[in-house]
Amino acid sequence: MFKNLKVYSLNVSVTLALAILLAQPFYNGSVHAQLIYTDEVVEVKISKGSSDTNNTQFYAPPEVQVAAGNSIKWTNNDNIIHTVTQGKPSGGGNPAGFNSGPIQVGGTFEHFFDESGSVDYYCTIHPHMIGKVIVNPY
Ligand SMILES: [Cu+2]
Repeated sequence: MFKNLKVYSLNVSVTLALAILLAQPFYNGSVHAQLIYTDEVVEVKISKGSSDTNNTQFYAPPEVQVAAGNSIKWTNNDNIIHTVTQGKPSGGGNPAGFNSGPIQVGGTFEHFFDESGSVDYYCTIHPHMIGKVIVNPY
């Protein structure tokens, strides 16, 4: 009887050890993901009348700070379409960067920022509309 018990407990130990070994990478992965992905979404509004160069506000606020691992959501509060396009108007945009394409009236565009740094963006339809995102290390 003792002999059977010993074999049984050895099997349980081996099974547990294997389970811990196998689970380890997944465990590390989920901890990593928790550190990076948070729920914060910073809001930027596209002001009414933004197509007019004499408007007092375009992207509001024009500069925002976020910690890496957070998103920004732009909402088009104007009555015509706009874009949120990474880069500077003079540089013709950053083809590797984000680009909302046309954001419809009342529509939104969300972008996730995973690297720290300073990110310029503008509206390709109205290049006088410029904005900046400062992404701080998390
Ligand atoms: Cu625009």
